[in-house]
Amino acid sequence: GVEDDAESEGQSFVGSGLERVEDHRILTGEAEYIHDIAPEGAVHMALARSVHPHAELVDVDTSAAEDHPDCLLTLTADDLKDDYEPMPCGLEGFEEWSLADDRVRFVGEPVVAVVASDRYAAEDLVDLVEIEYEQLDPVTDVQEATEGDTLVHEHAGTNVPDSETLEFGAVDDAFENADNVVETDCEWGRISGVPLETAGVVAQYDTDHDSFHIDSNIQLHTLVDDTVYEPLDYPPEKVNLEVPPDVGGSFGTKIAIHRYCTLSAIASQQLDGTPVKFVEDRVENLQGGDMHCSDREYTVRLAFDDDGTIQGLDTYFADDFGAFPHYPVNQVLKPLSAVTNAYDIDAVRYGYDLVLTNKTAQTAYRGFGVDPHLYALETAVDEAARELGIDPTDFRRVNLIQPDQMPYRLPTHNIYDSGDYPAALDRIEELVDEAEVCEGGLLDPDVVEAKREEGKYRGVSYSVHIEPGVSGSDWTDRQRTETDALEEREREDVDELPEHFRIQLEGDGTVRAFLATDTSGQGHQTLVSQLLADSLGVLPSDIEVDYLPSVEAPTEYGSAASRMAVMLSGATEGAAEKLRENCRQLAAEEVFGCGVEDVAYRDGAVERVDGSERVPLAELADLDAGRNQRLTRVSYDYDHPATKIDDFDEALTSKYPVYPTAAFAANAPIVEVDVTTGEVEILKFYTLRDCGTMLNPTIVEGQAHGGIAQGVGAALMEEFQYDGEGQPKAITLFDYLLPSTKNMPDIEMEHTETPSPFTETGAKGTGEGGMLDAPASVASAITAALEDFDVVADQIPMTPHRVRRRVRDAQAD
Ligand code: MCN
Repeated sequence: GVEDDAESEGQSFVGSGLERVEDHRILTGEAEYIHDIAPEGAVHMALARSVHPHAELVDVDTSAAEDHPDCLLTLTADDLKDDYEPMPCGLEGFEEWSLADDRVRFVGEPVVAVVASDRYAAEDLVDLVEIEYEQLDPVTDVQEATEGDTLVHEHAGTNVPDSETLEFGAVDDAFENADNVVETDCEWGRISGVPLETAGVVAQYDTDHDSFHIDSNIQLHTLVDDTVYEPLDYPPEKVNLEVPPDVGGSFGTKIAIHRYCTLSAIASQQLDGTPVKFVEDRVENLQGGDMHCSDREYTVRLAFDDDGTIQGLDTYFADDFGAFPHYPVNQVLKPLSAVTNAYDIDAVRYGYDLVLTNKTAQTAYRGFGVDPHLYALETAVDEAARELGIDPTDFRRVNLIQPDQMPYRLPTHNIYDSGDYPAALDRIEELVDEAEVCEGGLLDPDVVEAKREEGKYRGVSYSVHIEPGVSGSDWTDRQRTETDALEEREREDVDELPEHFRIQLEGDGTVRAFLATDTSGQGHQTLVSQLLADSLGVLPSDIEVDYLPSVEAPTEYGSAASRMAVMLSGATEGAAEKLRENCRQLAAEEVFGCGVEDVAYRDGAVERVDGSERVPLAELADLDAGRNQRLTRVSYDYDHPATKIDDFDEALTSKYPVYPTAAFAANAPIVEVDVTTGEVEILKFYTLRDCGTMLNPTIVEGQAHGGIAQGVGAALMEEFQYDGEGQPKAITLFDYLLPSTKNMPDIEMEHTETPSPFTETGAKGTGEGGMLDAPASVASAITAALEDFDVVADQIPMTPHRVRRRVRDAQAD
């Protein structure tokens, strides 16, 4: 319209592959991470951690440490119990103090905190702490937990505090009437995100105001601040959490680092306000950082007809959660949002047992439990195709949801918004056919045959995977309330935490943006800069991005579940529109002395409609500063899109997760398995990805590369193994094998853009992609490669040892 032409003019940054504005400072060492926060006089905390997986604490003697001149403070659970509270827990009744109380339940559990003027001295003091243990039998796996007598938490009376079996549709009928049923067992090894930067905190108690300021790279600081102020036993306004401008990755793992925040804050309070710093070392991060994720044993049954149509899906898994059912535990339910993957299946049974053992507790990790589900489902799909003797790609194709079924409602209520899955599968097959099945290609039949002679078996698997994006806060509520109570809710009661965003115009023309979320490396500064540049008609370099501390921001959901492309863009656009409106009013009233309908916002200025006069933003800001400040603190709260979609009525009032966007990927990894050594090499990873409208194609591609790297790690090498005594075997990066450039396949990526009908920009969330789909795809390609041996990639990571064992067993049969 005449009034508001900002978006029709000038260059468009959204949709362009604008380089990330964050990268210059990261690459030149100017980024500011938690370790760069070093207030004067800061002292350092170190933790004495349990060396046993399960033991009574007979005596904790800190006297030798306290007698040492370097010691400033020691803390034990007894010190906490007088004035503080236990940490919140994902399930009622599993009280956990920040330091172990009476009993230790995993190797690495903090028992004593010591503080000294530097970390070296603090570490030495840890050695002076004497802990007397009476060892108990450890519970080291799901079988022992469910069949043995030892309890991880005696008062609970069980090692399985949460189990459910949910049914959607006529499952029994489907299984009775289908021509065939296959049953597949498979295992997903205990993995997690391993961010380059470990978790850390600098906490300071303010003696004058009886409050705390805590800098930490904690993820979702405005949402999970309760996990810090509750154990401190202070109200939210007294505990300010702030995240440094740069975080070296989180992938969900830094959501549950409240133990460190709480302990550092308590130490600072005990030391009359001296700032206390703690940053995990790598061993602490890997064994005791409360950051492991899914560790599952699956049984999947598929009912299908002779023509390949799947009639029913029945899945069960046991998830080894470690010592505490930590916040957040809902990863056992998230797979319901993509329970049938890209297949049209009406009848689903979904059962799980959440099992406690003496291992490090789980937290969230990219994919949040959907990744193992897709792997288990696709493994069963391969088995079913094999049972029928048909090509697995044809079997998959028969069952794909068709484009005319969009938006598609799953039996579990979640909705897939848009997409043409059969076209994606066709295209990825075409790409491989053209490039690789020809002469000289990786799948040239002559080459494949020659390689076989050398014991190297090549295989490829074509499949489509869904990535549910943008969860709502009802999902979060569920973590804190009785699940069943949610069934009673009406739509109006659903409190979808909006995304909050604030901007202000400064006198020099700078646009300052304040995000209420934190960021861990996804490029949100770039996203906001692109959006504001377009909608305000300025340059990305005119925009500064800051993050609001928890006491200034409303309770927010923040960056998780691939929300930001949708939520942050909605909030940014809303605030920009308000700012433009305010600019027009100001210019009309104070500069031109005309009606607001006679001015237009255009290209970073307000002008008279006839173009005769214009006033640029900087001048308006200057003018405004001395008056009523209409251009500062312009804020906007963007509602979750699900609240606007009628189709979601049922979904929103159901007790299962709602994700209004469904990005998807069609993958075709080509693998080569050396049956002599068991080594798997991914020769090439073809992938076609669709996350709706791409706001920044460069970032989208980077997200996919990172996700695929993590997926390759999960499929082939990463695992937190424990020995039979409950001792962790992967406590350094020599033992926990992250993929390096050597292990990364050559990735051939293509994009399509099917806009989401439910979001403002058409964008869908995509930050978990790759990790969600690569493990299943790679495993399926291994199964394809080993077809002659009848070997199935039924356990991941598919390490050389595991491949070798399966091939040898097959050869022996
Ligand atoms: N994007 C885009 N167009 C789209 C979708 C996304 O340009 N259609 C861009 C966004 O602008 C944003 C990035 O891609 O810069 C990711 O957006 P989105 O998919 O909305 O995900 P979030 O920003 O909410 O980030 C969370 C997501 C999750 S759930 C995990 S886990 C994860 C991930 O992001 N953790 C990460 N990627 C990560 N990347 C880094 N470097 N570090 C992490 O900890």
